[in-house]
Amino acid sequence: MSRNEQLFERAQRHIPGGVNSPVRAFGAVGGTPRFFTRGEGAYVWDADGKRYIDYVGSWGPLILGHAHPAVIDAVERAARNGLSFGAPTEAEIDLADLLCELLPSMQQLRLVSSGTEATMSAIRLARGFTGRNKLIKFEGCYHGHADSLLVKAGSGLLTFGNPSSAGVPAAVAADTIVLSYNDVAALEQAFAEQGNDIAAIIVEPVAGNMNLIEASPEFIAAMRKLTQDHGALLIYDEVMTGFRVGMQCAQGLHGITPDLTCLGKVVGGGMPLAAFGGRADVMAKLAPLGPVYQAGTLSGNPVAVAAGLATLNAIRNPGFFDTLSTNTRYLTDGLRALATSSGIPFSAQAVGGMFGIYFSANAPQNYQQAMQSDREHFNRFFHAMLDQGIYLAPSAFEAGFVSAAHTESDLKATIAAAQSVFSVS
Ligand code: KE4
Repeated sequence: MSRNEQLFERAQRHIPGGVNSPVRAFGAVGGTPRFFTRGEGAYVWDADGKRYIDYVGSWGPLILGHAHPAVIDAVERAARNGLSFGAPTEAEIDLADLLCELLPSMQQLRLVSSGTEATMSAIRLARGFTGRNKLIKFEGCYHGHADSLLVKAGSGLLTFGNPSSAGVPAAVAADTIVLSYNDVAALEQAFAEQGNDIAAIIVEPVAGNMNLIEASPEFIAAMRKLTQDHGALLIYDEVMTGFRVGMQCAQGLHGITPDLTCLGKVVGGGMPLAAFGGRADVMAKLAPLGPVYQAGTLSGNPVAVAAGLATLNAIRNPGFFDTLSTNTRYLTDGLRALATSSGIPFSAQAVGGMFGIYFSANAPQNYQQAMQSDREHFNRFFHAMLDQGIYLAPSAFEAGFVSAAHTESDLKATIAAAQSVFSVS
């Protein structure tokens, strides 16, 4: 029995499924999850000492790669001054000022400890600000595990084929309107029928939880116009896309000013930190100023803030995203060319430092199309690449991530590994 297998067996005694987050369990791809002992740059090592080129990067946060010296130094320095105070610190102001400088749509923000907290709080705030209850989300999009969002969601729910979670009261789910991503007509109809009751749309501006699907320009424009016309708020869930697809995030790529934005992952640099923010008049509804309550013991934690500040200051360097985008596209172009020459139905897309690969001839535009991709082929590909030391997301419905630490030789090694896999597929 390998060390990974021993650890997985032991983990299952006291942790449901042996993992603290379902998508880590290899449930859809099968086999034994790898227990990592160390990460450095683009690499991680598992409990059996095997090294992998890592394209998960803790599901997006590690845009600089593992254990980046500037981030580790910042964390060490902060930690030596104490781990948490439950009181305001100057560093939180520095991070808030920086995020509001980087994202013009953010006039004010609150720091929280997870993407789920950010989206859950943004939705409550939208409901408190508008006095309305209905929420529009899109099938296959995942916004964390708050009750009203676990309706036809993506990520681990999609991975395990239970898009709507048990335990969510029907009354809560009833206020969530689920539409098809990129479906402008359905959006127009929903607002025509229920526009006065809709508090907000929450959307992944680049969907990364049913693998990678880009929003069409028409869909983006319709979301902004319909919310404006009907007095609803547009919430851009940029937990994954924030400072991953570019320095101005997806809203910068789209030229859209959302009313609220949720951030996570990269902004915490691998530590538990997320944020939500936007229009000052909306944020003014939050306690202690207004009637919408939101709180957190470790919100704005100084050690997590230090990791976030170090990460954001590192990615601000001119050319950072040009290089990252070029490298990510190099990977997807290489994989696509190999699959095509092997006659394998395959599509691959890259947006900034995130990418999606599908075993289907055409890039899907929505959940239904994503579900038609060949999951079994993906699972075989996943394990064949894992055997060759390439760690992809253990699900056909998750995006992948390239970091600044991935070198050209890492990318070439990944493509070479895929060549040997495709040639026998
Ligand atoms: P967290 O609560 O996991 O920090 O963030 C929730 C969330 C919100 N919005 C988007 C767009 C997200 O992608 C996520 C979390 N993403 C998943 C992976 N696709 C996290 C991995 C996991 O669940 O273990």
